[in-house]
Amino acid sequence: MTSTFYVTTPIYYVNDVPHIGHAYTTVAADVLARYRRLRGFQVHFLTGTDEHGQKMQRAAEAQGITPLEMADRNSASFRELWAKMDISYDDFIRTTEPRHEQGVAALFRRLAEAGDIYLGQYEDWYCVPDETYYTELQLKDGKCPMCRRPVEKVKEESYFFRMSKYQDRLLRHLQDHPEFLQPESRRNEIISFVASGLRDLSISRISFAWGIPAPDNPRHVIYVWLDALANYITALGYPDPKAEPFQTFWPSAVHLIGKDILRHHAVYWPCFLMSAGLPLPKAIFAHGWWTHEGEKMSKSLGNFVDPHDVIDRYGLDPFRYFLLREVPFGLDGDFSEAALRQRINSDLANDLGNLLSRTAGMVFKYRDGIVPASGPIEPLDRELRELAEETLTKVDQAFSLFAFNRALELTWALINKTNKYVDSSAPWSLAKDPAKKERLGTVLYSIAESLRLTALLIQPFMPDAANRMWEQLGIPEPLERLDWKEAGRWGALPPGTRLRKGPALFPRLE
Ligand code: ME8
Repeated sequence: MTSTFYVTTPIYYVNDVPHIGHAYTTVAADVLARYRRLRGFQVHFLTGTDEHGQKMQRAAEAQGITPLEMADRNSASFRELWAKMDISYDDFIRTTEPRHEQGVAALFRRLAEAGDIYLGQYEDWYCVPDETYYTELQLKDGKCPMCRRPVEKVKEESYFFRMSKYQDRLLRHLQDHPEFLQPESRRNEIISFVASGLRDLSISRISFAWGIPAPDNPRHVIYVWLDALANYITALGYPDPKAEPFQTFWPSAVHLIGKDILRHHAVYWPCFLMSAGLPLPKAIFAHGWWTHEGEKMSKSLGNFVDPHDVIDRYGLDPFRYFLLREVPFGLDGDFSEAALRQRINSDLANDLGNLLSRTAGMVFKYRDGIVPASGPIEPLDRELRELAEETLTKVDQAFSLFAFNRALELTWALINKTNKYVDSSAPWSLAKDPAKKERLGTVLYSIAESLRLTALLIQPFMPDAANRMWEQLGIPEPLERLDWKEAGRWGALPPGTRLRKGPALFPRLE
């Protein structure tokens, strides 16, 4: 039976165009999706846009257009960026689509049938930029504790969701399933939040109209976070109980999010699901935040990193690589051009690019471009092979821990070992001695084989570079369609493979 894997990104607000933060979560999800596909999983990768709510209504008013016009425009700009970034999503959901609106209304009904919705009066604070309710006590210096922007007093009739009812069940789930919420620090944060007591949650508003109407009482629009979170199941066909994608994929769901939206995903969402009688996602991973040259990115500073600009100047693969290599997933990090250039020149051009061109150069010079067969193995060769095999195993473990930077560190340890192997085995001296012909064959084969496995390992991160390596290595079947059981082992490169000359994998920056 094939294992399934369902990975999601947050659905992004359409009041503005995408920036590096959006690109980050989406690339991480893409890397997971690609890795699982490579390993033979049946994968479903969902992203999309979050288009309702007060913030969207106000942003559209400020731009003098309708919320839907704004959503159409900016949802398209997300899609354009994902195309440019080679994001391999299987589905893109917009919360203004009928399939979603119907699903949300059905979910709302389901919560009501469970006896978990009642009508009341909300009187407290609201942060419009975060679309989040806060109590007086939660505010910091009278401002939003999350984004530090001004909050507004809201006093209006509202439907409430009995979140308090699920407090104990949620706490138990968090305690019993360490993988449910990662990293550990975030899990602890949410455990203490839940343990301190959950209040019922306002789940509708009446003071604006841009949202999904509450069933049976269209004066109310459904709270935008209930609307948005539901995308993860409406996209799979909820509420149709027989929807095939829902049955197949929901049990394996992994939500990647930024730490800013932890509470919504780790508290509200599981409570809604429990009320609806649905299983909880398998894992939620909250990553850290990027700053730019040491500063928080904000509209007022106008210092958002524009992914288009970085890609146009440095290329897509280096950008994808940098995002996941520079900072451990889960921690905050800083984007700086100097750091990006450094990674390009040292890791990509020097370590990896040079290894490929050196190898190809030697195979052409000594064997007319044809990968020789390996002869008897010496300790030096065995060491390289063992490291390669160990790397495949350890990278797999790193992936199951969302440790992207670790997966890349391990891969680079193999690249560096291969570079050292070239130096120690000195093919150029072997080539001078006709008696060492077989030995030279073993060495060249080992280097080429190590590079082939390296191409597999980098494929999820840098699909284009991996394909170019693959082509230069002369392997006919496309990398994306290989069978891991066959290809993911040392020795799968057939001797006699004819390398192809190609341009430098990563040219050095001056
Ligand atoms: O919150 N560094 O949408 P959003 C890293 N619509 N990641 C960042 C970042 C930064 N500086 N800034 C943003 C929403 N992100 C809701 C989500 S989901 C049901 C609804 C990333 O457009 C990060 O993943 O504000 C964060 O969670 C997401 O963008 C927020 O995107």
